[in-house]
Amino acid sequence: MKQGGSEREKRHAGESATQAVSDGMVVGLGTGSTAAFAIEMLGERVEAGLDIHGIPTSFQSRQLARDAGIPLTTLDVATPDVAIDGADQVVDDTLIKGGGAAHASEKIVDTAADRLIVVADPSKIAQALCHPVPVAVLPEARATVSARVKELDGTPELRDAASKDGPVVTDNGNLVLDCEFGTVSDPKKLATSLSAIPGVVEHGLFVGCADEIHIGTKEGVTVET
Ligand code: ABF
Repeated sequence: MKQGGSEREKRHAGESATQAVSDGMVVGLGTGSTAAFAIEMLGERVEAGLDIHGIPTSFQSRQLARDAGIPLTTLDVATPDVAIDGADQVVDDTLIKGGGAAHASEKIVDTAADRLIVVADPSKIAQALCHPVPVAVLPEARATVSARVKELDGTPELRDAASKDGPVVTDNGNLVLDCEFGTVSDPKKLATSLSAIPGVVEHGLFVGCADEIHIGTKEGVTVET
């Protein structure tokens, strides 16, 4: 599976998505290097007078938004008009997310939004869902969830932090199991099965969630609806 687009492609996708944002909007701010370009661009527009509020999906996006000068709000008091978020794999309107271990908050914000715009480089677009599915789990449920994933014919692997000894810990204090299922032919069924496992906080299957995909290319952008 080819992964990893160029900065130029990601920038084109991020910048294109921000064109959907106008005065008075509440914007879900996604996580990852492609969404970061959108946050940067929104910051420039805020500096130029755009009146918006952002709802971040992670510590990373909160920090980027603060650095960019975007006023923030929360789901307690506002509903996003639009969310702009990245993905690890895109097949039509279904996504696999969670490479940044932020998919629980991303799913809350993205599905609360009236419109989800996915920003991606061409390497993320696939014919079939075959990326491992990240599953955030309560730390005490690591072994029991792993056993249930195996019963679903998956191969779970605890995500390790590259920079230090020990596992990746999410912003919410959970662990991540990257679960290899081969080609996922029925994502809705798998999503339902994963959600039903005790100890699963959230999985990275976003079934039928995307309203638009902005695919950045070297020359510009292609929008799929
Ligand atoms: C988040 O960041 C994730 O859900 C997805 O895993 C990842 C995409 O990052 P990038 O744009 O850097 O490839 O949106």
